[in-house]
Amino acid sequence: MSKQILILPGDGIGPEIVAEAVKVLKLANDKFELDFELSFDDLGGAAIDRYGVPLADETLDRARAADAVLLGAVGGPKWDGIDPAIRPERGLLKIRSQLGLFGNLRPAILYPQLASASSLKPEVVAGLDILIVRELTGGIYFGQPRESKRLENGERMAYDTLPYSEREIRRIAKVGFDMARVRGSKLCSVDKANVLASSQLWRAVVEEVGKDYPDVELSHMYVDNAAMQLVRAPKQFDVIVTDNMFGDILSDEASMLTGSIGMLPSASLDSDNKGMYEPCHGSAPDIAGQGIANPLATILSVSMMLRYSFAQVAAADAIERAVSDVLDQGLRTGDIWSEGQTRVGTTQMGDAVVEALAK
Ligand code: GGG
Repeated sequence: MSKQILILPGDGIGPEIVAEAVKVLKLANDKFELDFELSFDDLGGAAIDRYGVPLADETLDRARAADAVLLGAVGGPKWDGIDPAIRPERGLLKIRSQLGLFGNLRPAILYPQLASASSLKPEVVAGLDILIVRELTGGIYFGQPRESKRLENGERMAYDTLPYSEREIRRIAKVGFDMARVRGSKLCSVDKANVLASSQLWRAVVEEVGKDYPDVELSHMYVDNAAMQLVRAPKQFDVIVTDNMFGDILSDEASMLTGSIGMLPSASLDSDNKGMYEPCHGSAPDIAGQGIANPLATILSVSMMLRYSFAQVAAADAIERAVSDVLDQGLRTGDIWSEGQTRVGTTQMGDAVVEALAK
C-alpha cells in the first residue's frame, strides 16, 4: 500500500522552499520506488486565511492519517495583530502536541564546503557534527496557566509556566541516550538546575535513565554555560538533550556554526518514529517571494523523513550526497555565499539538487 505524505508549506518562504523539497521527494520516490502519495494542506497563517484557525480539525485528521508530514514554516507580520490564541505559531504547537511529536532531532552539521561561512574559525568547527535532541511537546511552550493581564494599578503583566513531568523527561532522555549510543556514546544534558525546579527534576530523571545506558558517557551543563561552550569549543559536544525552549535557542545558535540556519533540518518524532519534518528556521517574511531563500534545510528534512519514518537509508544518503554535490559545484544561496562562489536562487538550488540526485 502506498505511503501518504502530507505537505504543509505554511507561510512566508515556506511555499518556496517546500516546492524545491517536493521536487526532490518526487524524484526520490521514482528513483527508489518508494510508492509515496503526496497531498497538500495549510497550516499557520495560510490556514487562518483559509479556515479561520491556524490548524483546522480536518488538517489535523489528515496529518494523523498520514505516514509522515513535511512542513515549511509558519508565521509572519500579516497575522501579528491577531488574537494570540490563534496566532500561526499556535497551529504549529498544536500539531506537534496532537501528534505526540515529543522528540525533536536537530542535527547541526558543518559541510566542509561551508567552513568559511561558519561564524567560527575553520579550525574550531572543522568536522562539526552535533545532534540537539529537543523536547518538543512540554515545558514553557505548553505550560498552564499562562496569562497576559492588567493589574489593579493599571500595569500590564504576563506569565508562563514551565512544567515537566517525570514521564516527559524520561521519554526524551531515552531518545537522547539512544541517539548517543548509536552515534558515539556521549550525551550532554542541558538544564538550569541551579535555579529552576523543573530543571532539578530534569537532571535527576536523566541521571536515573542513564543507569540503563552504562556505555554512554553522561554529562550535565547549565544552559548559560552550554550557550557559551557552543561558540567556544563546539566540538566537545556530540548529542545534547534539553528542554523545549533551551533546545529552540541552542539549535539556532548551533546553526550559525554550520554557516546558516538555512542548513538545519529537523525531525519531530513520536514514540513509533512517525514524524513531521521541517527546517529549523522560520518563515523569514523579509525575504518571502523573492526567490532567494535557501531550500537545503527543507531538502535535508526530506532526507531525515526517509531515514527515520521509512528506514529508506539509501535514498536518504543519496539526497545528502546530492546536497554535498551542489556545494562542491560552488552553488550558494545568499545566506551561505562567499567570494568566488556562484550565487543562486531557491529554484536553481533545488534544480541543482534534483540534477545531482538524478545521476
Ligand atoms: N519551520 C519552523 C518554524 O516555522 N518555526 C516558527 C516557529 O514558530 N517556531 C517555534 C518553535 O519551533 O518552537
